[in-house]
Amino acid sequence: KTKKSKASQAASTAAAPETPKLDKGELKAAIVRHLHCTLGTDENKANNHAWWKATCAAIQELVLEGLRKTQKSHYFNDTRAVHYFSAEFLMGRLLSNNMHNLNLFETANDALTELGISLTDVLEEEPDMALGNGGLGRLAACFIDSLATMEMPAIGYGIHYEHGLFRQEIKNGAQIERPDSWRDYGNPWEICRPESIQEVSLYGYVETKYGDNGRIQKEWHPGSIVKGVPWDIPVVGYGGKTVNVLRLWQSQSSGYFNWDVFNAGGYVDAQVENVQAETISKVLYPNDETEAGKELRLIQQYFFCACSLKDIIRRYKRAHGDDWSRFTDQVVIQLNDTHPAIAIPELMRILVDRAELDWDKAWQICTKTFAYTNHTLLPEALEKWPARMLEKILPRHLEIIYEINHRFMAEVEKKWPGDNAIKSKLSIIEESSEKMVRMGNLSVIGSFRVNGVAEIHSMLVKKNLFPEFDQLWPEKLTNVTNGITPRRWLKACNPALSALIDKKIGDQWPLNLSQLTELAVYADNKTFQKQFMKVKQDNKVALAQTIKELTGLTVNTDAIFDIQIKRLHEYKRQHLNLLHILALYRRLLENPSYDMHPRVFIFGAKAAPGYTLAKDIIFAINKVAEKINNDPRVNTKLQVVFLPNYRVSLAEKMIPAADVSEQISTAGKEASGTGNMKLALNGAVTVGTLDGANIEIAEEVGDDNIFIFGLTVDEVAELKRKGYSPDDYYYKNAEIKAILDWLETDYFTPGKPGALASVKHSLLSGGDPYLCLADFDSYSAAQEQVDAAYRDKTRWAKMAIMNTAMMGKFTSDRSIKDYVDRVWNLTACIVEN
Ligand code: Z57
Repeated sequence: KTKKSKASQAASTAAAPETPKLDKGELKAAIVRHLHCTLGTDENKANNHAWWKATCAAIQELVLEGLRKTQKSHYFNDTRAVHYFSAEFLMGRLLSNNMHNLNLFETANDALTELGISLTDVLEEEPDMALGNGGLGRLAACFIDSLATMEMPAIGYGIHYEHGLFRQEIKNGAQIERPDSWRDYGNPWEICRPESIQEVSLYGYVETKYGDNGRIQKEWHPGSIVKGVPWDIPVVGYGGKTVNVLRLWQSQSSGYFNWDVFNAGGYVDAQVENVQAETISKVLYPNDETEAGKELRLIQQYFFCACSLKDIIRRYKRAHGDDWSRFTDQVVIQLNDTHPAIAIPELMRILVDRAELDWDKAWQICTKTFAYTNHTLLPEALEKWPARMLEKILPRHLEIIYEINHRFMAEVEKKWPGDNAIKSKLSIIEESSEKMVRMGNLSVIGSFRVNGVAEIHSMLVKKNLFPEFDQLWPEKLTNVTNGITPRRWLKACNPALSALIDKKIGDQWPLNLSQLTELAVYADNKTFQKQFMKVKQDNKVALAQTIKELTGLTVNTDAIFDIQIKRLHEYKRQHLNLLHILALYRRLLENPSYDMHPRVFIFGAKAAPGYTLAKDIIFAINKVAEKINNDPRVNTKLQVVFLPNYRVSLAEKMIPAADVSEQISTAGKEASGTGNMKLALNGAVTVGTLDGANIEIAEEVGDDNIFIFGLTVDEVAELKRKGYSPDDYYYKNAEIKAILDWLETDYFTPGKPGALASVKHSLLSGGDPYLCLADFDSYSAAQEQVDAAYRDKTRWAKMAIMNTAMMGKFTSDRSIKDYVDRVWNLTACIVEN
């Protein structure tokens, strides 16, 4: 049944990393020099934080040399480039990554060791750069890594948030949010570029004028102007040749609109305006896949798009002057979801109002510039802005959106004469009691290509979300399956497995991940199985140490490490996992000799601060964990861990230690998933639904090496059509009933009955929108198969090896190659060393 994909043969254009640019002695000297001259300390006084900064500074010297060469090369070749617009870049830590990509990791390790310093400890000093929520932001980070590795001219554009995603603490089982302050003690990677500051207008009104030629001209008189200050983060490709940049905009008061207030003695009021301007880039909105509809969020989006477009146009004009005819040869802009969709009317405004191009010419340029990636079908995540809000903040943009829509409606009328139902569905404007602007429709209409992020998701985008757009423009909608960078997600995070792989198949797999298939011939080899599982065991021991440090709990490292790590969402069904844990607990209490291999269930998840049920599920997991872990009747077989503050750097410690990967979303709801790829790449076996990229993972690894359960997309639709009633399962399935009723007692929250009741009630009578109860039995049966498979050590080792061996398709290099070939039409620019 296993189907091999053509895509898995993607090869990188980049060459192997060369010998390091520095030897150990030179690196030592550079680190010590920075300790002295950059940090003003010395070897005796320096703490790990100072050593970290000095090491970063030493590495940054080489990074910046690569950056200069890259920029020179791109400039002289006048390259076409992709501009990746994203409100989120979830970069994690950069030092280890940059050292690996420069092939300096070993050298640095040796250099620091000779200085009496532990590189591992130094790396731990770096705060995560958490300028994103989850999958979408981390995808952007993997993509810019691959773009640099494949030597593609590319720039990431985003927001320089002062506070990234909140830090999660767990107090008495509940999530508490604390501010993230990633730059508090300075960030050694970012470079401020005051010479490239841009100004952005907001508010005000539009004046209609008649130009000399009798043409109607529109002029936007803004009510305020803010400055955008660019901070560049170098993005080092593997091999270290191309160094691209991630350019993040920080908002700053321009002062311009303060002068009247100021002169009128309003010194204090002027300061208030400064604060308002600086608020724009203060904080990342912590909602993943829910739109809060906040004015500040819209301003954030416009702010970074407007800055970025000005930056792009400035660079274009430097080479091509006022001749717009080559713009679309040089510039392609990828919209990471609809968050930057306001860039479409902004480019139209620049072309029509400022450059004075005809509407049609401008629209032609626009629709050759933008491409849009859709990341979800969930209705609550599809962005809509009140027309009134847009009118207030961006009056001219609303007019332009109406004009785009007016012309588009004429096209719709041609294709479906007289069909008003289709018109109201495709219109950018939703004519509800409060008029809304649909950013998804605007993005499809304003782009030349629209992609989903896994085969099934893209199919559903075509069939369910945008079917009429697909009929109107049959070439526009396409798929690009997501990927992950194997540099961070195998080479750097799992050095022991990487060394073992190097020994077997050589060290080129980070650039050509499909080479991992060469491991498949060793899947039955006893010696290799032993080596592979020894690495896994050591990684589990290391994670157990981290668990001990973070929670105080000692876990059994002979147990199955069963991991679910992702944002907390009902559709991801962490509560289905919890129900199964409760089932095992009951079975063990009822039958102390219940036959199961010991298992440690490990969770990591942040809930959006306003998402009550998600927080209730975190609370329930923690309360159940507390009870089980302290129950001597079961805790030799069953343990539950919730690791606080899940983030990129914690993922890097958890993923290498996973035996089982939980990918249990309701079919049709998880667009792709990328954690699924990271876990499988590190030899975890997936328990998963036929959803998102799980389907493609199953195709690659084969049915014997994955545990698939649950309703399919079609079966979900059928059940919903017939009318799903969770109560049927509750009354017919004694185990389900017992578990849910248990949650309502005070068993897990002594003296506080009902403290976990919201989880139960969310799953009953008109609830359970994501069909946990419908999938429970199938999930439980799959878990029994996992248990049986794990107990057959040879079988499990083979499965684990096959998972690593067959993940080649999911390198983000392949995703980028797909974008390059089918969307961006880019060519690599070789940067000489
Ligand atoms: C986000 O992380 C994703 C989708 C969204 O609409 C928003 Br907003 C945030 C995720 C999807 O849920 C994942 O399935 C997908 O793998 C990821 O985006 C990257 O495409």
